[in-house]
Amino acid sequence: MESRTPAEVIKDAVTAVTSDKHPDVPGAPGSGTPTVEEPTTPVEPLPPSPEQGQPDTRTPTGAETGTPSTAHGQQGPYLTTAQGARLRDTDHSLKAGPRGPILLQDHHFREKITHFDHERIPERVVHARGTGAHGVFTSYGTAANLTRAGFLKEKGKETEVFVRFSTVLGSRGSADTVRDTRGFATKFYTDEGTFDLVGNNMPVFFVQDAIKFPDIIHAAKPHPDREIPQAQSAHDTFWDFVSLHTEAQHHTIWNMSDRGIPRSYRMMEGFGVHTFRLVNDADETVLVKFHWKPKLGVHSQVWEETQLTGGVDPDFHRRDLYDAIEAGAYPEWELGLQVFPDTPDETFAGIDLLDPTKLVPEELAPVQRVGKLVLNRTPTNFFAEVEQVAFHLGNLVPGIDVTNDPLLQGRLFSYVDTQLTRLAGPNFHQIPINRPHAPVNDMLRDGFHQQAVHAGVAPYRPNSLDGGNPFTSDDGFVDVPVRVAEAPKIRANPVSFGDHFSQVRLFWQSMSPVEKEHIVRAYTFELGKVYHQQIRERQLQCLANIDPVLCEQVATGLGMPAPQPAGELPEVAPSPALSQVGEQWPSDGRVIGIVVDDTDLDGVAEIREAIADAGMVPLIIAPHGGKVGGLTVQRTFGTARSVEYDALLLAAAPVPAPDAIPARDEKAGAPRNAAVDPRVNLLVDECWRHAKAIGAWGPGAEFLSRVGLAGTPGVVTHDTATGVLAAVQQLMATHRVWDRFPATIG
Ligand code: HDD
Repeated sequence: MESRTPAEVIKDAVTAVTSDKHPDVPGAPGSGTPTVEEPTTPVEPLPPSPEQGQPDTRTPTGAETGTPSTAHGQQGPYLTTAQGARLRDTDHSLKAGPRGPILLQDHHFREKITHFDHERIPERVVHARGTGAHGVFTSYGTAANLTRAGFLKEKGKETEVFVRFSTVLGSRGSADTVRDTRGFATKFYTDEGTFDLVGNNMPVFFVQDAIKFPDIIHAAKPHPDREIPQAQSAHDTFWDFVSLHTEAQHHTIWNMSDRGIPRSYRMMEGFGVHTFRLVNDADETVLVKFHWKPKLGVHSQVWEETQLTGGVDPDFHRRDLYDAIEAGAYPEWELGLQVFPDTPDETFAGIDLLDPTKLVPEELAPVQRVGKLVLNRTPTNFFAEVEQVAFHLGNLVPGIDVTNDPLLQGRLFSYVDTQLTRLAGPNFHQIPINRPHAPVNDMLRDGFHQQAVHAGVAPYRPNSLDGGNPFTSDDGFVDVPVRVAEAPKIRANPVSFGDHFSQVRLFWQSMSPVEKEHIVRAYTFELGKVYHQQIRERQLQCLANIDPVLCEQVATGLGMPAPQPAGELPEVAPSPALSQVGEQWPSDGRVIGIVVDDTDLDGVAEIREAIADAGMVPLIIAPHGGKVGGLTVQRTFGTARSVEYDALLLAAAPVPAPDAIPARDEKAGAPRNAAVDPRVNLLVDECWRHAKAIGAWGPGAEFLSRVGLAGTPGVVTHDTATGVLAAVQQLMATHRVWDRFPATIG
């Protein structure tokens, strides 16, 4: 056998790898078929744009965390091992000959696969499905007399923030638009330390004591035997729990209301839920509840839409948030405070401020605006930022303190505890997204995944060896010395926590007729999915204790008798602020579909520009992809569904398409009107059912007549495209055309 030197063997192997001929595969290297060439010469990538830069690279000790990353992820143009050794090949494992087994010594293979095998971390036990964005909070300075927290006190002060929105029940891959509470968690990177406001889009919670949290979550999560249903409350265990544990009824009615199915994260209120205590420079205290007020108002999908969206676009809310930010339509909220005197009984207008199942109507304690949040940057890397962000209610800054709300007290334990498992050790505060933007000198040392190289020899106090460092400071965090009552140790609630129904009734009475109808339908749907009759009966009894009309309507839908209330129902003063209906809102970032066809249509280019100029998003919907009339098509009759649009404009009257496969679609259903394209008919139909504004001009108006919608509420026609847009925009200001469906409940 011819003997070759090791150098010759390496040369042959390298040639074999780099030529890699596959003559039979068209487009493969060596096949002769033209292909898009992979670049072979390393080129230093462009420097990263500012938004692609790593998040803050400071370690707690100020040590460098490495050279800046490139636009392509890490450093330099060459592929390396995790230790920085350059590699010749990452497509073939090291084998005993081309047909042989893989060798254990293939350190590159093992490193690559081992790392891959461990890419996933445990998802959050609740709020697993979420999305996040960076932004800036600007203080109005109006809270200066209430708190010493600099980020709220100083007028015009800007603080970087990261917000994570989430659903509660579903797992990480579940759909965005399910009926559920939404998380609204904000990390303020203040220069006095990080403050986390970990709230929801509903101001009340299912349970009053944190010790009940596992119970409500176990009841609401999928059944343990078959692990269904995913991300739903419409099942027996949820209704079993909430009908037995009646303090959950208030949060439950919020979930059954339109608040449970938001149109967009940009259109949700946020609530800190608990009462917090603020302390000012003069050591005076007040009790407060935090509110986020969205600039675009509070809006929801309709139920059928949420179900369609779950299939058509399960990432609907994530996409909506990122599209809006990338289009420059930055979502905005104002931070508001309801302020209450810090009295020893911790109540306001008879409402126990420590009971997280109670809200304080805004009519009794107006929300005072103290600053503005603008989300202006999407994450660079979803895992690094959205997945690894770790919130904690104990992340407090001087000037903000907690109260004895038993739910809040328990949460102070739970969040750090969960991160220890989820982020594998005690150093998760060193992960870039969790690093404070204030200097850190914490004397915490070692532990799994320690990133810092701490200098000094004396991480203890007092010391003389590190010059006595670090020192405590007089302007540090204040634990307000609230008097703790002389009381026996006891497992019990205050008596006021026993009222489980009066505020549920208040919420119901505050709804507009259409919102009440939606609530009736939601209860009827969810209880209709419950198998055990005794659970339905028990929940109907709860509804009777809320309101007889609500109870009767749901009972009728279920085909069951409506029970009588357990006692006299309380007189409650409705809180109009709880209703979503009735106000006018800006239409920034709203999406308008424009239906066109291949004919030469008047006004389309003009209206498209007018929509974009008004800060909204125009989407051209055409019979096919590519271009029509010089305009790029964004959606086709095959891909368009109502869920994506806030309003629909018709410039054309599309007729049934020829019998070509792409133009036929099962979703068009049975032919109803031979003179119109059934796919467009379906789209218009859906928009009508979903109470969306519809407008048309020219042949579009003719289409609406053919399908019998001309002249119905919220359907407008005009001679000109701009005239139609003006009328549609006016309709959109109230979000939906509710008078299309006259309400039957008063
Ligand atoms: Fe919680 C996550 C909001 C009660 C225990 N919670 C979590 C998140 C939000 C909330 C928004 C997601 C944070 C993120 O995006 O990473 N939770 C609330 C609100 C509550 C509430 C508004 C009541 C007012 N939570 C609550 C209780 C407990 C927990 C009573 C436990 C006793 N929550 C957790 C947790 C989670 C969490 C298990 C899961 C993942 C995480 O913390 O980081 O610790």
